[in-house]
Amino acid sequence: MSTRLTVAQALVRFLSVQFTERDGVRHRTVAGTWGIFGHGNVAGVGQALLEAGPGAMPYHQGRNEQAMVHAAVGYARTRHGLSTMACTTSIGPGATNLVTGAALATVNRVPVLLLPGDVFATRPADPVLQQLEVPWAYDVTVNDALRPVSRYFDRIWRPEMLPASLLQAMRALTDPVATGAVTLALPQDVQAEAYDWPDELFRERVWHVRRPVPDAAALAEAAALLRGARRPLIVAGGGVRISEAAPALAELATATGIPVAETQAGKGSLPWDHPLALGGIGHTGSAPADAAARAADAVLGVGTRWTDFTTASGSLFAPDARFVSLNAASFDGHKMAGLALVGDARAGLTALTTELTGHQAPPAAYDTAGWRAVTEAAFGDGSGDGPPSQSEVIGALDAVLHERDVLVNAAGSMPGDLHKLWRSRDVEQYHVEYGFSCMGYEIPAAIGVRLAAPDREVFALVGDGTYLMLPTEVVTAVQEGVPINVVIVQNHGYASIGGLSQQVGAERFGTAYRFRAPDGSFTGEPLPVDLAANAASLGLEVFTATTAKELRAALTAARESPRPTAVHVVTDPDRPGPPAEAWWDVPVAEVSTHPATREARTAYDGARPTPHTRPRL
Ligand SMILES: Cc1ncc(C[n+]2csc(CCOP(=O)(O)OP(=O)(O)O)c2C)c(N)n1
Ligand SMILES: [Mg+2]
Repeated sequence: MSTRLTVAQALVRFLSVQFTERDGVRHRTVAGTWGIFGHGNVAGVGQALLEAGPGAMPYHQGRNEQAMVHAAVGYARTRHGLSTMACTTSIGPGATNLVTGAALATVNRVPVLLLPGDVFATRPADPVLQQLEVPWAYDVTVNDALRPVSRYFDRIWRPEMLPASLLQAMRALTDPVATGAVTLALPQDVQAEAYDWPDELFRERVWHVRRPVPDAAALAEAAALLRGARRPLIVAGGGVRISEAAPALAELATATGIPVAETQAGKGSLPWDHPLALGGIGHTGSAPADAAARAADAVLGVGTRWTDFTTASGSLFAPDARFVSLNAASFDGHKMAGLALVGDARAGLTALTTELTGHQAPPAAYDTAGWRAVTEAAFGDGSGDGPPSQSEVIGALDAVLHERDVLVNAAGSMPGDLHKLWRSRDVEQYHVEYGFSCMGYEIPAAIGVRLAAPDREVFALVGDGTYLMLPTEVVTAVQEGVPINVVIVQNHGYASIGGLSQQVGAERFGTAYRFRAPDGSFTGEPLPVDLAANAASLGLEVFTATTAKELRAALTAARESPRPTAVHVVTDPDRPGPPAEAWWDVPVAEVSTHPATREARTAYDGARPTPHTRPRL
């Protein structure tokens, strides 16, 4: 038996009956489709979505294709990668706008399905509007730019190609190791072409997500290493959340007394006040976590990619510290010249807890009380009557947010301050995207989080630079009545990069939002942009705060409002958060005519830790 449908209709019908299952719970693999239409998809996927109806495939209108991918990532991360969304675009610019979102998804190993339109397969009249022409390779289109940032890519030149490619796309979407952006480029004419599809294509499929247990010999070796350690440390990464392994992590830590430090993606794996929680690790880490890292002789990483922020650019851990990496991806498991435990985080942690039965790590005291005092001082008591510092903004959020509320952030100076200071109470609360640290992720991702978890209040924390880069999905939140709260932190420019610029002797060049001064530099008065008015003009209910006290009231009002809101606050740039506890390598110009650069280079040469190689296990 067969059914005659267009390629786009067959695609949508197929997607509407795909399910992911883990631990016996089923999820719609692709729960909805974001889309912006143009000639490259309006008659194909657009018509197919109309034909399918919202019951089979819910549709969400985007404003910017990059933001649609961020929304899908926010959704998928909240659903632990077990359910995601698709994004349909036209050809040309609509398709290339996907590239940044695709890279973000792939870097963070979060599944998203991208369906860019593509040039005519039948070539009745090249070039079609918006077609790139490459004289030396006639089959290259702009969608080839998506290849390096996709974990699976195919172009469906003929209807017959679709079924096998769909199965591969589902494989990539539902495999925690292989996942990321999954791209099916769909030539415009092929989308609308009819074909007789075998009914088998449209039967319900369930994609089982396995929990592979690491190899027994490797587990025994890891347990022996941890048993022999004087100062063991666990580093929890994003894999803990994806695998829903937080309870298993708490069990291992509690059973053995091994303390836990957290990467950006892993923050919140333990509640902040758990007796063994040391907080964030690395360049933006807490003092106790970084002290534990420096002292550690054996480190168990769980679901971490060991990025430069985590390792303080390779300088944090002792040269002879030995590493075990429990990771679903063998690639990450084999980093740090360590022992790889390749497998699911939850299964691996549970197996390690069994292997380590009866073992107690030697007691070690790290100054978590001291760090609590640092945090409380930075948070302030909310009584200040001047502009709050950024730490006080975080303190106000700490005071106002409820346990299950979610904080979304990605770039600027806030991820660092949050990693240091935020007190995560629920494992989903800290939603900071720092794999790609992409300005503009916050607002659309907050919509995705809220769609995935309608019972949670969501706060997107954005700097003024970030807001100006991608505020567009605010309109989507208003249109669909998704009551996210956007907290706009105004400091008149790229404060984070301004600080870094000063540190590397680049004199804050090009980092402030100010008028040009007579000497041509941007050091004049701050620009008179009114982001609160801008947010109101897009349809948000806006609360403004000029003091720490007003900020708490504004955040509370925003939280209670049933509408999407913005809270606008201007911060005091002269009271930065606690300084970095560890190094981050940003090389300074080796030669310069500028005295500031030369001084910065001397400081850099003096401070740069000696690189070391790690011993192999
Ligand atoms: C898309 C993108 N472009 C550039 C950067 C580099 N970058 C990191 S932080 C930052 C400035 C962010 O400004 P703002 O949102 O105002 O936050 P602030 O630094 O003031 O806290 C820039 C340009 C980035 N992370 N993402
Ligand atoms: Mg700013």
